[in-house]
Amino acid sequence: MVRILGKALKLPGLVRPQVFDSELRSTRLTSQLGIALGVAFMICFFTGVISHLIQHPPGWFSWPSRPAGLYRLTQGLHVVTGLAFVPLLGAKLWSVYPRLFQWPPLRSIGHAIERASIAVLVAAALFQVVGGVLNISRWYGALPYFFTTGHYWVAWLTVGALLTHIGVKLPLVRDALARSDAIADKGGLSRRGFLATVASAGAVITVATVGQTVSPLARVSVLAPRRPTVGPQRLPVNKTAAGAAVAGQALDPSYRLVVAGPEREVRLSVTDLRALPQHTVILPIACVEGWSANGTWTGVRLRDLADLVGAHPQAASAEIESLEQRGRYRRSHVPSSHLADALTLIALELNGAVLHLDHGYPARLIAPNRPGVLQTKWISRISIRNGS
Ligand SMILES: Nc1nc2c(c(=O)[nH]1)N[C@H]1C(S)=C(S)[C@@H](COP(=O)(O)O)O[C@H]1N2
Ligand SMILES: [Mo]
Repeated sequence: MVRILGKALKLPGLVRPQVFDSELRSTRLTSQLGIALGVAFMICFFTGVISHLIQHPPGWFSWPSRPAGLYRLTQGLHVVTGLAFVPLLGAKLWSVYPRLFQWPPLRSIGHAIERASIAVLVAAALFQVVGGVLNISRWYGALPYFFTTGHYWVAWLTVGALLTHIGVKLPLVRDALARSDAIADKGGLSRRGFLATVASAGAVITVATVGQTVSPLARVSVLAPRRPTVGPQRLPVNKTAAGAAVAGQALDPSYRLVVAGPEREVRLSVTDLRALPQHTVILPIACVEGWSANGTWTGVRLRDLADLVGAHPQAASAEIESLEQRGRYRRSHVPSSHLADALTLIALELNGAVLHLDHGYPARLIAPNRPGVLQTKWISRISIRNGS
């Protein structure tokens, strides 16, 4: 039966397992790839959870405003380790796939559970990698689910299946790594050569994409979806004013920024904002999609506005609302740690000129150590209250 099926499907492995004759496949190789994958996964998982917590902070969580570039680093690592999965996962699946054809497929209940956990792990890991790559390529339409929600929950599924898998395989891995390199050199690619090839593939993918956040590498990063210096005022744009349908209101001379606080509410025109003390800071936009770029921003300190409306500049928080009517990123919360920071500005200028309409004219938030999604553009209202 198996043989007939094997022949019909042209899967020689079902008929003669020995056709998988690569000398390279060994428990040792699989273990080493597994360790590399495990390390990459853990970095990717923790940086991803951090990004999620910053965007949806539960009561117990607080994220500092310094170091100013920390989020840029954690999110850069998230995308770099996620992309490193592509060659690592490919190599690991290659190193074990003949076992898919082992017969009988299920030997015992324990074996069935182990197989099921591997099936979940492989499916979840592929789901994460494919979804992540589509997201950073800005091909949102290809994803049938809202990316961050799906990516977050499947990450927990992946970690669960991974821990089960590690638990089951640990003795095997220990054994394989303790034994000395037994495979004799029979010419062809050695195990070390294979690992070096996989590592080079990872390095090529990294170099080809990391330029979206490490600007000196932008020119060689041919696969990077963004170049950090390309865009109006030499900075990429995430959503344009046209896309957010705000151009009319943003350019209207009757525009007023409403700042509401515990003691009073003020309505500031662009001229009023410019008359307040101006400060200049260098801060990055660090998009969750992995690109990031520094800008030189000039504007009013948020904590000065808190002072203006009678809130405590060192112990107040703010709700920022955009002129944008729809869209997930039309509002954001600024916790007290960030509001008190002198680097947090309501920016009016970028790189030496009035803020471009697509960068949030007339006024946008720029704060240290914060994901791009929280750097609200085209601000219409700021509500400040004492407390966090
Ligand atoms: N109102 C509003 N603000 C927004 C967004 C948005 O869609 N609407 N996108 C955010 C995202 S995801 C990023 S990465 C930054 C990008 O800022 P930039 O376009 O000036 O580079 O703006 C943020 N501010
Ligand atoms: Mo973003």
